[in-house]
Amino acid sequence: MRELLRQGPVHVTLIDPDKQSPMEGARIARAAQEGGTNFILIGGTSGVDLQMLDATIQEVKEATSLPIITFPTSSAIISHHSHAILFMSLMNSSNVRYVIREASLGAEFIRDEGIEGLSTGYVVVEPGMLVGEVGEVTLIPRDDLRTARGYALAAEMFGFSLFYLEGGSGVPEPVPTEMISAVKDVLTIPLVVGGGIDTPEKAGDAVNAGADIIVTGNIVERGEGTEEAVRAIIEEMERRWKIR
Ligand code: 1GP
Repeated sequence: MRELLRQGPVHVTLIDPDKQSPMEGARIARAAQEGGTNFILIGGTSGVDLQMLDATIQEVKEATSLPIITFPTSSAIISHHSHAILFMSLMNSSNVRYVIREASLGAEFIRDEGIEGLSTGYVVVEPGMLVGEVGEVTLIPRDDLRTARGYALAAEMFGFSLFYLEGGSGVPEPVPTEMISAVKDVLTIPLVVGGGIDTPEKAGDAVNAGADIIVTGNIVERGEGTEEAVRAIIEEMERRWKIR
């Protein structure tokens, strides 16, 4: 990933195992690869069990040559089939379970299975959607740049390797570009932005503001046209990266 980030922005396709069959997930992943996506992220906020996760990872592995990262929901659902895992702290949760406890419960398994853990400081911004609710998040207000910057800096100082600004899946408007810029200003680690990025313009604006890695989920769940949708987003990300 570090190598890719030297060359340009990175696009990640999120597949929620709860939303389609493993076969369909694999079809989506293949189309996203054709469209140019760099990584497949597999996980969902609720309703995912280990069997479902394992099956989707295995099908996606068969169908693509992309690295597969899992987006964990709990320490009980960690698949040894994935290449890496977002080993994360939901920094602005009010429940210590999501801040650090789940990570502590999963740490030994991840180490013993030799899964690469990408340590990630993850924060959810208003309105937060389902992840805000399930994660018992004290949401960052959309205009509170200072709080967002504080979390970013804390993530950096804790030694996390990624900082992730999440607007919530399906949110009508992604994290504001002003917040992306403010956060980028204090970071040296890569900045991940996701939630509601469903057009090339929104992806381009996020990259222009400072996002290094864009995660899109909903656009690939629409059935047809995945390859074209992903390609259009990546082209715009690259164009805006060059002029930022
Ligand atoms: C990943 O929650 C996002 O950060 C995915 O959001 O489904 O709205 O693309 P979308």
